[in-house]
Amino acid sequence: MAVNLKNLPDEELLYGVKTCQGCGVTLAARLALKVLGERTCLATPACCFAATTTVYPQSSIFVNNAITAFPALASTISGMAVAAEALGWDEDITFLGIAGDGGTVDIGLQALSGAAERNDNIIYICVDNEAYMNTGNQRSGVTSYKAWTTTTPTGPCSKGEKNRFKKSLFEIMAAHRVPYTATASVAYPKDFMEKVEKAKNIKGCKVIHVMTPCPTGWGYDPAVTVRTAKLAVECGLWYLAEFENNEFKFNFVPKEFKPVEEYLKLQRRFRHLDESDYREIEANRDIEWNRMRKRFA
Ligand SMILES: Cc1ncc(C[n+]2csc(CCOP(=O)(O)OP(=O)(O)O)c2C)c(N)n1
Ligand code: SF4
Repeated sequence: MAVNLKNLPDEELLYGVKTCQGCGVTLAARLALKVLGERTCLATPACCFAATTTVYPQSSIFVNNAITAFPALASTISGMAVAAEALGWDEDITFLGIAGDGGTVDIGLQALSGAAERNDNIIYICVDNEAYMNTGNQRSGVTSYKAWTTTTPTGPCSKGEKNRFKKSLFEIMAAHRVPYTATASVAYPKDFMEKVEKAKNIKGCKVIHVMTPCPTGWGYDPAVTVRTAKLAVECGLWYLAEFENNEFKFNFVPKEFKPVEEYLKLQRRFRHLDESDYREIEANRDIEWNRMRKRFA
């Protein structure tokens, strides 16, 4: 499924946003809407994306868009898709949900599990900035180990955070036997857009978990969002993979991982870490990759 980047429409379906400069979430949403086009019905729960694009009476989104209660995104788009089918609407309409990581892996997981189990015909994109950013950076189930957040301040609390691994939305969705789920990154736009296009052409519940760095919450120069996202993959702290036809596959595996401090030192949320923290994070990374290699290869 190749996306021809030269053939993407010039027209933007997302512009005039009020996000911070360099926001990875907006970049992911913009790329997804470019691929899906105007025959898309979008819904968004409370999150940075909703707050910065859709505050009545203004909207930066040029497709239909509904704002939902925080835990209710998946059930809302499921309802839209089922209603459209009952009304006999054209089959080429895509029912798309875009939500933050807090709204997906924590508070919205129950509704998403239901949609996945029913295999409703939706695309759900989780834009992962590794915290509840819209309310000022609280830890979520996918916040990186040892990252500073307002609920895991620096010192023993942040360093002592018990769960060392990001909750794997990808594998949770695969366990539901959805027809398609993937991880992605805004640093690999072609890979991400191909995954969105693939999801568009598959019937059933499709879930994409995309890493979307946040300069404000992570504390780095907004000019280096893409570089930051790329370093996460190159250091082995994020990965690109797909689950399709009941099979896992990696889309990209670095020949050798870069030292994690190349990624961590760019960001203020990790500035309390020292050499021993870097080595511990690397050891956790290796445990996780060994586990995934056995499962995905
Ligand atoms: C039931 C409920 N609890 C809390 C809130 C307040 N709230 C609004 S947005 C938000 C954070 C959203 O975080 P996330 O889903 O990670 O998206 P992000 O803002 O990081 O993009 C919270 C806690 C709410 N709107 N509804
Ligand atoms: S706080 Fe982060 S995720 Fe929210 S709009 Fe700003 S850059 Fe984007």
